[in-house]
Amino acid sequence: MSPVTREGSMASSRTALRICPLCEATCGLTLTIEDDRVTRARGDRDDVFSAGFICPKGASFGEVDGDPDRLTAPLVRRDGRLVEATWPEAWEAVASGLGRVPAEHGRAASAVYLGNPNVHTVAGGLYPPTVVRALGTRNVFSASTLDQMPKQAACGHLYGDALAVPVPDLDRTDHLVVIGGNPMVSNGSLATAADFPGKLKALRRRGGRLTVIDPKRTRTAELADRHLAPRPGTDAALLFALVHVLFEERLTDLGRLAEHVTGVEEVRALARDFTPESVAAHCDVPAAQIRTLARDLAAAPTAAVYGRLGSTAVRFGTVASWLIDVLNILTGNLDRPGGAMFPLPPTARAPRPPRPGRGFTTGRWHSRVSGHPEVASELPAAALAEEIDTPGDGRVRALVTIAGNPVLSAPDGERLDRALAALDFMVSVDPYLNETTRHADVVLPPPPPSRSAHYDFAFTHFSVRNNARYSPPPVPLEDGRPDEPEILARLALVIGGLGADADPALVDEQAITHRLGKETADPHSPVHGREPGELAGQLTGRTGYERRLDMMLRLGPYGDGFGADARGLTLQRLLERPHGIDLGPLRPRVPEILRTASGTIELAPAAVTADVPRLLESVTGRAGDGLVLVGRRHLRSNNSWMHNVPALTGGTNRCTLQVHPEDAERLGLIDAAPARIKGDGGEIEAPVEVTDAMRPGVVSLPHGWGHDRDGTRLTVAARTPGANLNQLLDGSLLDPLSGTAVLNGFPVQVAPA
Ligand SMILES: Nc1nc2c(c(=O)[nH]1)N[C@H]1C(S)=C(S)[C@@H](COP(=O)(O)OP(=O)(O)OC[C@H]3O[C@@H](n4cnc5c(=O)[nH]c(N)nc54)[C@H](O)[C@@H]3O)O[C@H]1N2
Ligand SMILES: Nc1nc2c(c(=O)[nH]1)N[C@H]1C(S)=C(S)[C@@H](COP(=O)(O)OP(=O)(O)OC[C@H]3O[C@@H](n4cnc5c(=O)[nH]c(N)nc54)[C@H](O)[C@@H]3O)O[C@H]1N2
Ligand code: SF4
Ligand SMILES: [Mo]
Repeated sequence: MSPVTREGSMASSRTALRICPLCEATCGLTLTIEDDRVTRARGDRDDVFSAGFICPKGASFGEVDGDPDRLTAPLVRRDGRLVEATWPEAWEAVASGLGRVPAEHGRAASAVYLGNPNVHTVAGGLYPPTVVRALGTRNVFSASTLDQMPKQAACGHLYGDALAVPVPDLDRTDHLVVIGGNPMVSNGSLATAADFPGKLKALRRRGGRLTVIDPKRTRTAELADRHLAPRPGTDAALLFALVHVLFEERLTDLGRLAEHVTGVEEVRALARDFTPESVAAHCDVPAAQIRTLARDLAAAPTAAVYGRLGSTAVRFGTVASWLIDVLNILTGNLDRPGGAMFPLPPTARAPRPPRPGRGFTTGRWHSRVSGHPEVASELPAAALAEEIDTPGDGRVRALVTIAGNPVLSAPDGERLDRALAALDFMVSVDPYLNETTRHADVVLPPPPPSRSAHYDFAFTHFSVRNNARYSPPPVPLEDGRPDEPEILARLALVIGGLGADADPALVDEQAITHRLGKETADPHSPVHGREPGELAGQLTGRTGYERRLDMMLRLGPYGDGFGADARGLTLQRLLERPHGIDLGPLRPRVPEILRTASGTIELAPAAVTADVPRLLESVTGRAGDGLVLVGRRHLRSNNSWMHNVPALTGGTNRCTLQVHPEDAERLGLIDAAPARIKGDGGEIEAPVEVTDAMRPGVVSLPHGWGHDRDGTRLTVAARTPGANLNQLLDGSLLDPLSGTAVLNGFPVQVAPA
């Protein structure tokens, strides 16, 4: 490059900070921006949380952001075809479509599906409840029932709050046990830590221990000093055996928590049946290894047991998630530094004096067709298709999807594909025309992340260090283009019948009035007794969502309480610190965090222990000897929507079936040759990848592939479509306590194609 061109491009080039929205690690990025285009992304070394860490996805932020297949204008269906339209035209189409369905079929006939990126956007953090309320439906589905709902249900029952999820205190623990998670690749999940790989290495360097429980020798397992490879789906039994050993060998010590925990004796009684010797064959883990792990956990100065997708999206997901916390509690590791702790996010309500709550109940309503209980106000994503395609009263006729691609991410995509095609009306808020949104009557595209503000409303709940960071939009919006907060606010207003011209600011002002009204009436609030209008007048922020963020921060645990603490957090303070504000290591929160009816940690919740007989039956019953399938993730991918960026495709990021050499030999499978995979829901083909990283009897396939449908605009992804693993499932296999689909450890048959 000649000096002249370099100078030329330098002239219009600038940098801006932006938190990365591409996974849960929430790294701070420094973006180079030339002519409103992001041309480079580096780790922000001054970021208080990520200190410069970046992964290949984050480094490709510019390519993800500038993907030419991203929609720049709304699409509206005319004469059966999706065509570009103006925003006013799109809103008219939404108003007439969504107005028509309740009028004809009632409010129960509408449904909403919320996908994963809602936890990665400001809009998704603030507006979906308003959209759901406007729809007035109980048909709420989300990616949670394909993911972490078992953990939320378990925590709901234990602590009385489904959002009270402890995270491993990564920086201080002496022994980390990872069950069914691969943070070396996923960069961590339900444990927000930038540079998870670095933190694992630091743990080893300070003499700490890493145990990994995973049927595959993953990259995380390779780093561990102990790897147990159980048969998939058997973790709950394995965990119960660990609990058994703690009781049998008198290794329990609840420490400070003892006075806050009830139900210990019930757990002791339940654990009696699960001796290491009785589960060893079922789990295929020697009893001696189980005993050693239990002793090590009890002996470690501090330890944290942490489970992720291989412990949740499984047959006994809620029971396994519960037992993970039971282990942390019985070893005295819950809520203490180095153990599993509860983060305190800056936008949470400022802590109040401890008091019993209402507790957590499920099944307040049920799904229409299969009668699945509601869990945390949601119905199973796996049941969405049947709610649409099964005739009868209350059948879903209209659907709103926000940031989701359930045709690829949920079981039996073919059925959902057909169901979506038969809806009366569907609107999708999504930047892509993909396998799901191609069925919409209106697609409303949000701007790319470079033109969106960022605050992690969700992930500050799971951060291993408390922090507050805010990125204003690095690049201004194009004229006439709404940001996603405006799209969702307007959507709520249009659904609510206020028409396409109603002012979206109404939604934010209503939220502010409501919250300030509640706070000023609460004797324990820092603003008790003050005038809501006076407080609203003090809010700063250029937009409705900024005013809401300002309000939440000021009412939060670190906030200025609208003047009560002059040095407290406000949006203004946060804006003055573009690399973020570190709020320190995690601190104990029991009993303040508890919301159970008893005001204690209810260690043996009846709703969870009710599933123990089924678990016992699975242990004593004959183990199936067929192959089972598990999922995996790739460093340069993210679920279904990052296969369209050339920088992130190719190489090892392919949809291959990983098979152990013994299985390959037995089944006549040849490396790189196609295999036919059959499950209860259908058949697919994928090339074989023989690897001894798999345990025999288990095969692995990534999800989010199958980009071979017509009518999408995913030019790059369509060239190497891969196969949709979820076609192997028929949607009937669920963890009954959480309604979460069993995506790991389900039976398949494999043969050469
Ligand atoms: N077999 C199997 N299935 C799985 C899994 C598995 O391990 N195995 N994993 C499950 C898990 S953990 C999850 S979280 C789900 C994910 O399930 P989904 O959330 O349904 O699927 P994603 O592939 O994440 O789709 C995200 C959608 O959001 C859109 N999008 C991207 N950015 C934005 C944005 O800023 N705004 C808006 N409005 N939209 C945006 C994308 O274009 C895409 O359409 O998949 C689940 N499915
Ligand atoms: N690079 C990248 N990062 C991501 C994503 C991505 O697609 N790509 N997706 C994001 C999302 S939405 C999520 S939810 C997280 C998920 O984050 P993780 O859960 O850390 O990621 P997975 O690779 O799904 O890890 C699940 C592990 O469970 C193992 N497993 C399967 N069945 C069982 C079982 O029965 N028992 C045990 N013990 N283990 C089992 C699998 O072999 C696998 O290694 O990652 C997030 N981060
Ligand atoms: S680890 Fe996650 S948040 Fe960090 S740069 Fe990579 S994709 Fe972005
Ligand atoms: Mo997820």
